[in-house]
Amino acid sequence: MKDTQIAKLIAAEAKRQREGLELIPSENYVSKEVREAMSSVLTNKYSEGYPGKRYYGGQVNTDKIEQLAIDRAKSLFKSDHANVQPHSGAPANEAVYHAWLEPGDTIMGMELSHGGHLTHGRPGTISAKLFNFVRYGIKDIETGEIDYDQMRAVALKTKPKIILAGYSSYPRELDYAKFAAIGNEVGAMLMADMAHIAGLIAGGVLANPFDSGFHVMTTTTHKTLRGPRGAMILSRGSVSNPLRPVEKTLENLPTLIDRTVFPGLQGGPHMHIIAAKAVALFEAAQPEYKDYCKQVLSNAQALARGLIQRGFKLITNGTDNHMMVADIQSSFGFDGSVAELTLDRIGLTLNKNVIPDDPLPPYKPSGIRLGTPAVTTRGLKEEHMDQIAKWISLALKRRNSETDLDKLGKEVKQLATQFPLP
Ligand code: DSN
Repeated sequence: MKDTQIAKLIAAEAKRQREGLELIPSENYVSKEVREAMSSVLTNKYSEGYPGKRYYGGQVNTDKIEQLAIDRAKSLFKSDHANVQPHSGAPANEAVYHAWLEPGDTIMGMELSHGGHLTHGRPGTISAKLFNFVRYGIKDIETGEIDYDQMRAVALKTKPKIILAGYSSYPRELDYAKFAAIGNEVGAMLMADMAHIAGLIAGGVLANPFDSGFHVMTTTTHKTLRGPRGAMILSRGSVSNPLRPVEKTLENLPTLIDRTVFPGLQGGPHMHIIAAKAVALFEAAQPEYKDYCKQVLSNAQALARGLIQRGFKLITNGTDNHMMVADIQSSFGFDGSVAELTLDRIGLTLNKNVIPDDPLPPYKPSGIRLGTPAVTTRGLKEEHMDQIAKWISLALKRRNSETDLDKLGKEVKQLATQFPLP
């Protein structure tokens, strides 16, 4: 690369990734094939529209590529329709809200500090300015069970037009059938934001919301699904010409969503990323991907066990999925941002995170969030999770000793470099 400044920084980032261990539960390492598709000549092409209905010439290959991505997504997630064009998770969620709602309409989502995502109506976001968000939350912090009675009572009172299941920091499974029963009672459209767990659904180790009657599922493609940065919207219903207006009915959701993504919200799709999504979906349909997903869960159980045994207080006392949230403030007397920086120092990357009803602010919250998708891709197993828990515990206890942190950093590097990046 002639641009030596960028070349050096990319090389430095590759070294950081190689020599450290990635515990941010929303990150992963893509295959060489996914990276090849992303850096292909497809980045040169404009393809506004959808396969067979484009506004530019030269679509002989791009139409086939996008159709393959669509067909693979539908088959993997058991949906009637897939829109593979959203550039990321936030515009995917935004597109669904705008496809179904009018400004001022109500959406019911998870309490943000209990695990809901920023795009589920954090004050200050575009969606929170346009729509009215009401909340459900966890009933019992010990088990993580959602308060379905409270959810039903609020739904009956506020009549949300969308009930949104999904989270970015909640370590348990949701009871989608209970969501569906409440949604059907109030006539809401049922939407699941599965960004964190889409890969685990595709791999068959977590439940698919469509099996419980959900209408729409959004997901990013770069977390457990192990594809390029981007997103998809999957839906039930029937498909007609996305460029013609249709009536707002559940049956028409695919068309409403397509029209909202393009031309409603985005212009040209990123065809190199769509090709990489197709490759990731192909990989996720292979038998070895199921083994990967089982190992992600098993590693998460081992990491949770290792942390609990060393005195960590995990929110909901464990995990059913790939992630966990630990209350650092109550165990160590300092906040999650201090833990994040200390662990970064020894090559363990994770993120500070709020805990339910956190008395501290999001930039210096009480907790940390960690997970196993990336380390599992590298080939680490249960015994390594116990070692990681040990390092986390030692580093936080000895955080003021540069000598001890140096020693722990060397140990992390020694293990990490035995497990090359894909
Ligand atoms: N930023 C993602 C996460 O880390 O969970 C969600 O968009």
